[in-house]
Amino acid sequence: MLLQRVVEDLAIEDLGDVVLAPGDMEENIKRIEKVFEHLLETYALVHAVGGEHTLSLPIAKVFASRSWKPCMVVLDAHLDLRNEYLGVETCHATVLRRIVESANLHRVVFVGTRAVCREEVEHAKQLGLEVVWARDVFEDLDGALRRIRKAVEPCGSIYVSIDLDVIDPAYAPGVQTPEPLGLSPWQVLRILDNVIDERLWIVDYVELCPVNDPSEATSALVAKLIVEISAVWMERMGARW
Ligand SMILES: [Mn+2]
Repeated sequence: MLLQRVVEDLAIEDLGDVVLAPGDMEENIKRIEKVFEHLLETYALVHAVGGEHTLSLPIAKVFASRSWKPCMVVLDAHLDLRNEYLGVETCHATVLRRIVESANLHRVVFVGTRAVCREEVEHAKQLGLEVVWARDVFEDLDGALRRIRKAVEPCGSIYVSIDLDVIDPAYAPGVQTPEPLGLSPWQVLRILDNVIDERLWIVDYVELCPVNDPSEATSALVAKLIVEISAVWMERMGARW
């Protein structure tokens, strides 16, 4: 739709699910890491769809260890920078904290932020992480896009993590922690259009929780985003498909 391209020409392969050990976070992190070591050796662009945002931790580790100037662009209503949440050190509320501690990232940019605690804001400031608030996007989209483009300018490779709660619950109710006053799907596409080029390697779509959305609108939106992002990426790669 964005580029008026024929989607049938896209070579997208569905690789199925990673087999997880129910309830065993540590084991699952190991498994996902192993799978991504293989995927990043094999594929030029990888989309990962999941539930818990912790999915991004093993992916970021592998990504950072294999990239030159690796950067993450995180679209999320939250910063996920708490040190612990309800006594748990590794979960959806702490995942970016664990990532910046364990993966050697060149830059981290948050977009669409609108629900935080003081500890997270202070940590982001301390580490020099760029935060483009949801309000910045609403009040001056072009200014926000300029900031995002500038932030990723020195990056060698880019990993985009889309926590679906960045989108307003009116469009994407199928998430674990719905957060009102969110971005529209079009705003998300405009943001991605300014981030996607040949440096993009991974996109994840997390916190998708279909049981919270009997309409399946959230899943349909994710499928659409995968197609649009792939098409823009191929165009920017300059490839003929
Ligand atoms: Mn998150």
